[in-house]
Formats: sequence, structure tokens, C-alpha cells
Amino acid sequence: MHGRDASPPPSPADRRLTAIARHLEGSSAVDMDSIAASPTSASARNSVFDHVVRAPEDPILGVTVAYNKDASPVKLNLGVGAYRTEEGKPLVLNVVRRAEQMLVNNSSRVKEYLPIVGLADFNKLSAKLILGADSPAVQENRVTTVQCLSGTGSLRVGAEFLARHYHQRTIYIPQPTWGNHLKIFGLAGLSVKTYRYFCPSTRGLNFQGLLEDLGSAPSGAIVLLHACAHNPTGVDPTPQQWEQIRQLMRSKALLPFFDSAYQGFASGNLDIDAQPIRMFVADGGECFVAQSYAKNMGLYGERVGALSIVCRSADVASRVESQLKLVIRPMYSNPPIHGASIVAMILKDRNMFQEWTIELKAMADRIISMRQKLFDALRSRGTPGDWSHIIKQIGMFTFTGLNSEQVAFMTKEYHIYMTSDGRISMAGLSSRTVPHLADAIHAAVTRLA
Ligand code: PLA
Repeated sequence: MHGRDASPPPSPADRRLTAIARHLEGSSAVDMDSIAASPTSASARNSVFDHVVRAPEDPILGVTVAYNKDASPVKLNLGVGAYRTEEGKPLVLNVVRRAEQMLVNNSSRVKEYLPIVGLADFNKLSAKLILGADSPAVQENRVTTVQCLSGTGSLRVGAEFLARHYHQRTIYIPQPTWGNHLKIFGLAGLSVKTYRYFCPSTRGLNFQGLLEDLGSAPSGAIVLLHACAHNPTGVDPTPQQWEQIRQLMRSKALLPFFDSAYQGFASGNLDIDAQPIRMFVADGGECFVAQSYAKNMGLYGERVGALSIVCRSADVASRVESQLKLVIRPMYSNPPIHGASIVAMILKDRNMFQEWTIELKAMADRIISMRQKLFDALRSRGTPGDWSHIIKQIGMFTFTGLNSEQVAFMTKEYHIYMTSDGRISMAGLSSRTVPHLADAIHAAVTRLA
């Protein structure tokens, strides 16, 4: 066997993935022959990776990289959606600290591997949290839930499962959407298309466009839906619009894949924010849900999340789960235990759950109060334009309407860091920093109209 290439020749699917990966890395196809033939310096000749092109930073996480390099005392990071206190500090919830303390004090706890699908209690409780404690789908064992690496990992495992086992390989994602969606689903081997979602002139939902695009999607296509607090627009359908979307999707057998990264952050209430998902589950049809505890429990770096697949029978659900294990095992074998143990403890204990909902509501309320403060600050400066969308939009972000030139100006002159699409993380603002942001926006829109 030595010296033989054991791998089979690349399949068309492999070649497609490589092409996507190259594209995402920011490099076009690489001509290996011309590299081998071209004269190179002695040191460069030594590397077998000479052809590797420097990739651009991630459009969201790269903002933090740039922010960290800035020495200015007034710098402000409104890029990544991470909650900050009024003092501008990251927050670990009291209830999370308490749960961690109890875990540490319990000497009977060990660090064995979890099963491939993760912590059983965590999975059951996560399904109930998103689908409702009295959900018939949960009671009838029609839901399979697997613990995954936060929201991203849950989306990726769901995407890989669909690419292997679902007859339709096209997924529709909203335009715009969280930037990682395209990459997650594309690299899993699905063909990604967009549906109209946002109307720049009204800064609201393009409901007509959405209905038209989903209405002309091929039967069976997968549709990615943000459960609440749409990222980056902060614009959600109304309950009546959700009902129309549901009817249209079910009539065309479109498969809903919900991304729930902000349960509790939109309204401050966990049940209200889960309502769109529960509407789809209540009709008895299939549904995918990716849940993240990054934001609502502040467990960002612990990477805790879950993928639930609602099926039509318990038998199908258990077969689906057996295949999810085959997806997960060669990816990361099994998920980490610590974060899921914290979540399970909080969801299981009545008092801790109650304490969590209060802390969650306080985070949501602080974000809402920042919206009002920023709106008032722009109004008092007489900043040109209608800024009412700041108070109308929902969740962690405001989609300001600032263009990339204005964003670049604010970063250069005011040391304010945000994504180039004009999205700001309201959770990163405080009463102290609102005037600085308002000054920057005012200067940007008056100088670079
Ligand atoms: N889905 C949506 C809609 C998100 O906004 C995010 C995170 C995730 C999934 C994934 O979160 P998780 O894997 O950490 O659970 N979006 C952030 C961070 C907050 C990021 O880009 O990774 C954002 O700033 O948009």
C-alpha cells in the first residue's frame, strides 16, 4: 500500500465542493502547472503551499479583528452580535454562573464522552423549549433532536443530512441573510437560491416579492426561515403574514428549515418568539429547526445548540436520527459536555428557568431602550432622513441603510466598527456610547449623502 494514492478520483460532487471552497476563500481556480514552471525565490520554492492565496477576513468576525487592532480609547465594536452591558462589558448571566458552580461542586460528575447525539436531557428540553412543552409532535416522539455546535453546527448537520437524504437539493435563503448561510448550505452540496425579503425603500418586508419567489420555487424545495429577529434586517413577518407563508409553503410541499438564533431576544418572551415555528409544526408537516443558545443564554463560546427534525411518525424520526449519527460521527464524533449541562440544568429547574427568563428579558429590554436612545439622539441632531426604522426593527441589529462608504468613514474618523452592509449590533451600544454613534452617523450622512 505504501506510496499508493488510496483515495478514489474526485467525483463531480467533490470537484464542485472544491470550486465552492476556492471561491469562498477568495481565490479563483489555481493553475498548478504554471506555478510549478514559474521562477520562485529560494525560500518560496521550499513551500508546498506557495500557491495558497491569502483569504479575506470574515465579513462579520473580521470586524472584531480590525477593532482589536485599533488603539483609540473611543473605539466601539458594533460588528458581531454579542450582548454588552451598560458598561460595555460582556455578560455572563447570574443563572449561568450559578449552574456552573453547581456543576463544579458536584464531584460525581465525570468527563466521559457524550453519545454522538449529545446529552439526552438537553435534547429533550431543547425540543420542548422551541416547540412548546405541550407540543403533540414531542409527545408523539415524532421529533429527533441532536445536540450540535451552536446554531452554525446545527445548520451544517441539517444541511449535510438534507444533501444525503432529501430528494430536492435546492434551498432558498432570504435576500439579504446572515452571510454564513450561503457557505453552510453551499458547502454541504445544496444549490442555494435567494428569495426576496427586504425592501430598501420602505426598510420593511417585501412581502409580495417573498410570496412570488416562494410561489415559483420548485415543489419540495427547502426554504430557510429566520424564526425571529431576522439578521441583518431586523424585519420579521407579522403573525398573519407567517400564516400566509405557511399556507403557501405547505401547498407547494416546500420544506421549512428554521434558523432560531435569537429566541427571546426579539420580544423578550421565549414563547412569542417561537410562534412561527409552532405554527408550522401544528399542521403536522415536516420541519427543521436549528437552535442556538449563544445569544439567549450568553453561551457564545461554549458552542451549545440543537438540531430538531420534526417528522410525521416516531418510526421515521428514529430512522432519521440513526442517519444523523452517521453525519456527526466523522465530523466531530460527539459534542462538548459543559455548555449542554449548563443549559439542561437551567431548563430543568423551575426556579432557574424563571431566573433565566428575567435576565433574558432584561437583555432584550436594554436593546430596545438603545433603539429609542439612538433614534432620539439623531432627531435632536436634525440628522437628515427618516430614522424611524431604528425603533421599528426587531432584535439585536439595526439595518441602518448606511452605505459601505459611510461605514468606512465612520470607522476611519470615529473608530466605530460595523459590518459594511450598514448593520449595527444594538446590543453593543450603551447610553454612554449613543452620542458618539449619533455624531458619527450625522457626519456620515451629511458629508457623504
Ligand atoms: N444564525 C443566525 C441568523 C445568526 O445571526 C448567527 C450568529 C448564527 C446562526 C450562528 O450563531 P452560533 O453558531 O454562534 O450559535 N450571528 C452573529 C455571529 C451573532 C456570527 O456571525 O457568527 C452575527 O454577528 O451575525
